[in-house]
Amino acid sequence: MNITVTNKLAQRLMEASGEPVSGQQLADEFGISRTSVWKHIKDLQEKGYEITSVKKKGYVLSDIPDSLEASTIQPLLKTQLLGKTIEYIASTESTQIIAHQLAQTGVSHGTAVLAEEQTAGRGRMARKWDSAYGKGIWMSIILRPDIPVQRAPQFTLIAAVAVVRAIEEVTGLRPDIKWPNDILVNGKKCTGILTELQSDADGIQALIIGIGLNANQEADDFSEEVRNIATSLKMETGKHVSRQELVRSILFYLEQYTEIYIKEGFGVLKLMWESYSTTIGKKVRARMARETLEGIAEGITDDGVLQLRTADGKLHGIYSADIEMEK
Ligand code: BT5
Repeated sequence: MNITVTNKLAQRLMEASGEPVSGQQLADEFGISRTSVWKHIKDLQEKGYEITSVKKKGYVLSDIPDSLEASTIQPLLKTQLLGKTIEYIASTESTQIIAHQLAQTGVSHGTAVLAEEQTAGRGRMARKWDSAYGKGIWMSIILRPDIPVQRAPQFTLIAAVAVVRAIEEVTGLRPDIKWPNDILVNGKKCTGILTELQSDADGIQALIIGIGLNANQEADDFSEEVRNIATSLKMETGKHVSRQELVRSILFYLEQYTEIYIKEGFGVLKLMWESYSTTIGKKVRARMARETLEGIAEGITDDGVLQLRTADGKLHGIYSADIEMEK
């Protein structure tokens, strides 16, 4: 989606950091009339932007709405590519579906799809993902790394580290990662990651990284099925958290780590992942489609495969499973 003049205006006022910008200056910069500037300002005010008009000085932006629209995310975004195009939809079945469609139309690396609500948010194996309106981050990022298909699962791990770093930075909490895709705070799930891909004979065409992060829910906002296992950052910190800051921070770290990965490979990122993991070194039960194995989770391979040693001494490579850990 192209950023409209209204969004660009919001961006300009955000970048002014509370300093007034005159109507004439805005009119000149955007090549529009002052009346037109005023109309765009009114539009923004209706959307929840707090803009006051200071006599003889200009417009001052003092607050922005708690929304995930491009205009609220992009002005302070510190990335080169990720999130430079944001497709925002207030309500959608699943941002994964939109991202898959967009990826097929050839959109660029780093395009992000964001929604306030998903009516059919999904986890792995078609499980449901609770996505209450305005309370979380429901985001799918399209990446186009030049890597072989079997390396795709590494991106689930890389994305997990990026999300953990962002949560640490914005809230000060210290989350853990449960292999492969759960981020826990105090033992409860606050984020899930779903990596899907489009590939052909030439390899990966697009990775679609779905991130579902519970930001500002109260217990009542979760469905009964997940209420006991889920948590939100607000429930853990007691404070409303900025979804906009979190999105910017996730995109920033994901971009940094993708660069490290392309230049140096998975090694350093694997170490980072291990440092946040609660799974490694623990006795775990791995439930898979056909069997359940119990043993010690010894580590992950360079391809992100979990190494599980069972009591008979055999080492098993687990590609995908649900993990239960002993407390
Ligand atoms: C995941 O699957 O954890 C991946 C979730 C990915 C969601 C994002 S949101 C943006 C994008 N668009 C989508 O449609 N999806 C992605 P899995 O490991 O299969 O875990 C699913 C399980 O987590 C469910 O069966 C529930 O038990 C639990 N669950 C559902 N909603 C939850 C929530 N909001 N918070 C915590 N746990 C939840």
